[in-house]
Amino acid sequence: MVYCWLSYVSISFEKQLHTFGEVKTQQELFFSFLHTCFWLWSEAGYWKNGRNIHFSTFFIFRIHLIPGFVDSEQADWMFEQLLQDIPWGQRTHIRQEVSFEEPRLTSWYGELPYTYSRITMQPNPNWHPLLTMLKERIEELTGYTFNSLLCNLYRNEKDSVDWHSDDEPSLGKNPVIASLSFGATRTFEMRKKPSPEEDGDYTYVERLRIPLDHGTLLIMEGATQEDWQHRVPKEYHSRDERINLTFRIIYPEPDGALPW
Ligand SMILES: O=C(O)CCC(=O)C(=O)O
Ligand SMILES: [Mn+2]
Repeated sequence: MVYCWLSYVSISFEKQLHTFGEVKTQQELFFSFLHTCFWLWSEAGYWKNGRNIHFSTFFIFRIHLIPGFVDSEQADWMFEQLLQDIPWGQRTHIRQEVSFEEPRLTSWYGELPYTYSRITMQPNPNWHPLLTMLKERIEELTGYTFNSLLCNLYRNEKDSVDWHSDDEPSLGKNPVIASLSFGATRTFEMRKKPSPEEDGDYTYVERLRIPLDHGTLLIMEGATQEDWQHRVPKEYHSRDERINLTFRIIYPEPDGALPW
């Protein structure tokens, strides 16, 4: 984790050194120095509070990692209950006229439908009492009120979710997503979207790899979805089942109008 952050900072620091390289006059040097101080202050957004880890780029990109949000004894029975009680379903995507099954099972809770990758999950207001309890515990911690939940079941190492951002219009601007994991540990990877000059090339972008284990809560907020993509890749070695609950705030979209 610290390594990811250090590499993130060192890549950004190199960018700052380029700024110094272009400086010509003393005045420019002074402003460049101020700019670098400001940058260092804003980038120094990694802090550890007990077991919890926070990354932040000055109100731009913010993620919080809370390992042990659910202690392992409770997480054990919750995992078994969710595995059994959630109505898991297999959804099919169509890309370039070819249909393929999502490499995981999913389920949706909320008063409103949710559309992503051209799949619409129908409203399902029948929250399981355990999901309501978890939602309330997360709301107490974060101060946000979530109205929907996308559940993912990764059956084994072959299940995955590909690179994406949770940036559908129905999630509003700067969506807050609280992601709670149970079962096998899987790696949550993040990559920064390239700048326009990089022309869609992800080769040199900043990256983070975060292991999400049993009972860990990850909160994404700010411009995380606008500036970064994430995925849970397939694994080469065998993995047991994993459940991931992503609590979201969905807004209605009357006549296709944006909710903000
Ligand atoms: O399983 C995870 O940790 C991530 C799931 C995810 O990105 C999503 O449902 O949008
Ligand atoms: Mn996602």
